[in-house]
Amino acid sequence: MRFSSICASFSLSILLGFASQAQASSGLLIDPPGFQPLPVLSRKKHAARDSGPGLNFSNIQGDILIGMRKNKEVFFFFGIQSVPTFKSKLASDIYPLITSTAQLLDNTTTMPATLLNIAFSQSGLTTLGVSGGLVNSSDPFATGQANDSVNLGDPQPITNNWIPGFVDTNSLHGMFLICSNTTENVNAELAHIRAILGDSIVEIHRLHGAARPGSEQGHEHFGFLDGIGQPAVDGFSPTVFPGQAEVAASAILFGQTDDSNNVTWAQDGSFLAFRQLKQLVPEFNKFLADNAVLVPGVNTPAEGAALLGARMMGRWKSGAPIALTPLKDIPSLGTNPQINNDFTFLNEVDNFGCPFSAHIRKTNPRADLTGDINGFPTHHIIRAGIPYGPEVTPTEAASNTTTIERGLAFVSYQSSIPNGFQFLQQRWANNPKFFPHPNFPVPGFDPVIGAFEGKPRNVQGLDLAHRTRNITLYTDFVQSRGGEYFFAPSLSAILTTISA
Ligand code: HEM
Ligand SMILES: *[C@@H]1O[C@H](CO)[C@@H](O)[C@H](O)[C@H]1NC(C)=O
Ligand SMILES: *[C@@H]1O[C@H](CO)[C@@H](O)[C@H](O)[C@H]1NC(C)=O
Ligand SMILES: *[C@@H]1O[C@H](CO)[C@@H](O)[C@H](O)[C@H]1NC(C)=O
Ligand SMILES: *[C@@H]1O[C@H](CO)[C@@H](O)[C@H](O)[C@H]1NC(C)=O
Ligand SMILES: *[C@@H]1O[C@H](CO)[C@@H](O)[C@H](O)[C@H]1NC(C)=O
Ligand SMILES: *[C@@H]1O[C@H](CO)[C@@H](O)[C@H](O)[C@H]1NC(C)=O
Ligand SMILES: *[C@@H]1O[C@H](CO)[C@@H](O)[C@H](O)[C@H]1NC(C)=O
Ligand SMILES: CC(=O)N[C@H]1CO[C@H](CO)[C@@H](O)[C@@H]1O
Repeated sequence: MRFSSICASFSLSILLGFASQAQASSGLLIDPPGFQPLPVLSRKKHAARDSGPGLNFSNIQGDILIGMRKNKEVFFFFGIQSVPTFKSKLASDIYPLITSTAQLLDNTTTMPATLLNIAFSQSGLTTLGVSGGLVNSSDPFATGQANDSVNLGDPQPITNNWIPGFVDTNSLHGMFLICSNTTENVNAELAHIRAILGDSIVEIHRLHGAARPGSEQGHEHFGFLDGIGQPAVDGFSPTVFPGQAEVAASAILFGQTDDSNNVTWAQDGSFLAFRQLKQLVPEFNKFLADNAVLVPGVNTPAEGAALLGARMMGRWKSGAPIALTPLKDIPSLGTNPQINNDFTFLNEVDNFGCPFSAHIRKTNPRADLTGDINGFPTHHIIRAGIPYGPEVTPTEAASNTTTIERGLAFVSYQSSIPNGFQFLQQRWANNPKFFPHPNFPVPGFDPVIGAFEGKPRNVQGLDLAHRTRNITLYTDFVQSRGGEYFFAPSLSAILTTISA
């Protein structure tokens, strides 16, 4: 009797748990705990914005502002073979399929089952005869990511590690981003688009991404919750959470009113930096185990390994910031958006809590720079990537060796590549002298993404007992397989300037 009633309430809670989880994940977007909520752009609201000042959400492609919330996504990279056919099919048949921000977040209609977005490289715009204006000829968008690979710290020559399609920057013209809740939907949409465009495009590379399964949803392959340190965008984000950076829309979108450029066709578009970043997960885990940060009386060897990982990242796997909980993970601090960005590093000058070298401190130094967290608003990006590749197999885990490629399909949106992605990678993550606090003038590389052309990297501050000691990383746990810089134009630009 007693047993069966426990059983009944147990299975009821399983049912309820399952129901609420299925609701969150059955749509196009996932909503892991800890992410800032997206706005509701009801029809009334965005209609008003369409005609007045403010952001035109019907014009802005849907992927740009929503962050790392995709369930399944395919990135399809193409070259254009026939310009006239491509332009005419783009205007007639592809344009109506492209998802705007308003369509995605309008609660008066059903969320579309599939999101389709498109972006073009400089060589794509040139091929299409869209000339001039966007950036000057020395901007990395104009020269292409292959030409920027030395600045990014990628091992040379890039032909050793890069996907061949990314090496030839002159042949890669564009990319489709297709997201849905199932791989079947994503593949069906891709087949549909390829049927429309036929021989006017040729496939150059394809990468399938997927949110990780079960409770790892929202976590990247090393195991850390990813996508919670995002800026609030003025005119879009409903709330600025404590400690969250607040940026003008012009930090992300091109050609807003506070920009000084005059390229009106490009207004409401955004530069997209794509990187296929391979992650060596078993090797990373072995490094953590071998160099566990042991605190006598406080942690076990396994917890010491987790502590080293947290010090490299600046957050525990749960998302909890080590600035708030330096020695023990407190998962509730990771999953609560009121708390998980509520820190500045203002008094963190001793490498005790968060080391200066930690990934989140390198890529968003908060109060380190000026004492003002909005001091460098243009160096903020919106990250919109997704993990790719399968889970680590038991054989890989047992042998401490990656045999199947997995990693992060990194996507960031910003109004300028040199102020956004390139700045973070080159000037901060790859720069051992950043951030130069008097007590720690050379904090070393970002241990997660810092790159030194494949050479060993020194990182300071990981060893809690000896906080000026350099630890040398002989393996890059994140390895570049290349990428490209793109521009994701507005809906109206796709229909007019690009298709004309
Ligand atoms: C495989 C490669 C990468 C991994 C595993 C990774 C992982 C993470 C994780 C776990 C976080 C903390 C969670 C969060 O704040 O959302 C984070 C934050 C962040 N990452 Fe990465 N990341 C990678 C590549 C990059 C790259 C290439 C950049 C830019 C150059 C970048 C920029 C950032 C930024 C700006 C933040 C937010 C920092 C903050 O606002 O506190 N990440 N990353
Ligand atoms: C995918 O989403 C659609 C709604 O767009 C829903 O009908 C379907 O059940 C979902 N499929 C899965 C496997 O979650
Ligand atoms: C907003 O964008 C839509 C879609 O491109 C366009 O039809 C409309 O004219 C735009 N509104 C304004 C005020 O620019
Ligand atoms: C849409 O969202 C708004 C604002 O949250 C809310 O007031 C409205 O009731 C919602 N409408 C529907 C149909 O869910
Ligand atoms: C071109 O753009 C880059 C990056 O935005 C900038 O640093 C540089 O000063 C510009 N060069 C010229 C000649 O305007
Ligand atoms: C943009 O146009 C205005 C008005 O024609 C002009 O004063 C300004 O110099 C232009 N800015 C640029 C960057 O070309
Ligand atoms: C994998 O690494 C762990 C931690 O260093 C070690 O204990 C184990 O023996 C390694 N396994 C193999 C097969 O090398
Ligand atoms: C630590 O590494 C940095 C960067 O490689 C180097 O400049 C510095 O001299 C090293 N510090 C020590 C104490 O070895
Ligand atoms: C704009 C530019 O500099 N493009 C060059 C990038 O690198 C390729 C290959 O080395 C050259 O062919 C391009 O001219």
